[in-house]
Amino acid sequence: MTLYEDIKKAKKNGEKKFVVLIDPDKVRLGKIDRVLKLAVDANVDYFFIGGSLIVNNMLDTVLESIKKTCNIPMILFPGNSFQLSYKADALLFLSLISGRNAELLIGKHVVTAPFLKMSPLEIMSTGYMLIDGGVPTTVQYMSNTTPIPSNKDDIAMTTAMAGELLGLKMIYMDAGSGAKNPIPTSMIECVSGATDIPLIVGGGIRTPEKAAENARAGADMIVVGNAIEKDPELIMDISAAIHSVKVTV
Ligand code: 1GP
Repeated sequence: MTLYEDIKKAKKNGEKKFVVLIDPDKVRLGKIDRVLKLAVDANVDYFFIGGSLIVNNMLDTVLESIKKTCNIPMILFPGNSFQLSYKADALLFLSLISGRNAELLIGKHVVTAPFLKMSPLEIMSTGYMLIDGGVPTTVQYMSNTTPIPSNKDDIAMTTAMAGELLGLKMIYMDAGSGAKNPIPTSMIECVSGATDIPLIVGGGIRTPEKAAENARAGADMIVVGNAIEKDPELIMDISAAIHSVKVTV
């Protein structure tokens, strides 16, 4: 079964997935061992590997050290076209559909397509939607786009609907790493109610309660990065909270 089939199956059964985001730039090799051990013990479903700006050349090293330790699938979440590696299992092929920057809607994709077509990576086309999280984030600055205001549920909903109709396989709503305010529950409910493809939600999630609330509101995959970098022990409680949610579909 491909990873995408697994994600779709979970969605169909009302089960939720927990994703830990690892930014190769912020990884301290001493600390990652602890994160990996906790991730295995807590049944973390996937790792997203990426960051909006990678300064150090640590991507392959991080992928290798994860692979040596566990079987949790590694999905690249690339901040730019340089963040590609055959050592991962899959790649979120992101189109920044909340923005109007043609390079990030289709331009970079044209440049990387021949490489990806030949690669063994599972390619998951994903509509990426930035939602205002109360502070300017690196990804907003780097992408030169305006995020969707957090009180505009209708814009988020219609953007996600358009992404689905264009044939994208998943929607990723992101308040950006380290967002002050995570995405409001009402927006998650609105988007998930209007689309049938798996919905990923992340940015500024710091507590098991908010993670579970997002899952109940319709997020199929919940992504946490910053909070875990600060306190890896949170993995256990957040994972238990997300996996305890099962919705009737
Ligand atoms: C960012 O959604 C991810 O792209 C995770 O955000 O680091 O704030 O958890 P945090």
